[in-house]
Amino acid sequence: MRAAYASEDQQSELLTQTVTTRQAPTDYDGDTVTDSTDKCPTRPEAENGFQDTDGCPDVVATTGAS
Ligand SMILES: [Ca+2]
Ligand SMILES: [Ca+2]
Repeated sequence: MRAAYASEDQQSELLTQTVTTRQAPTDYDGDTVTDSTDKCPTRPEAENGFQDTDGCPDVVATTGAS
């Protein structure tokens, strides 16, 4: 039953490879912008309708002028 043992080894390798691959898209600050595209990976995005996808908290200037 050498074939069975070989199959188990292959399954273990596949499991390891899968885990490694699934860890790729990490999001350190949890703002849903992954670290690979997050310009500020340690600071969460401030969702305020202004550059919400760059990963950096933004302050929208509110001048009050009309
Ligand atoms: Ca992030
Ligand atoms: Ca932003």
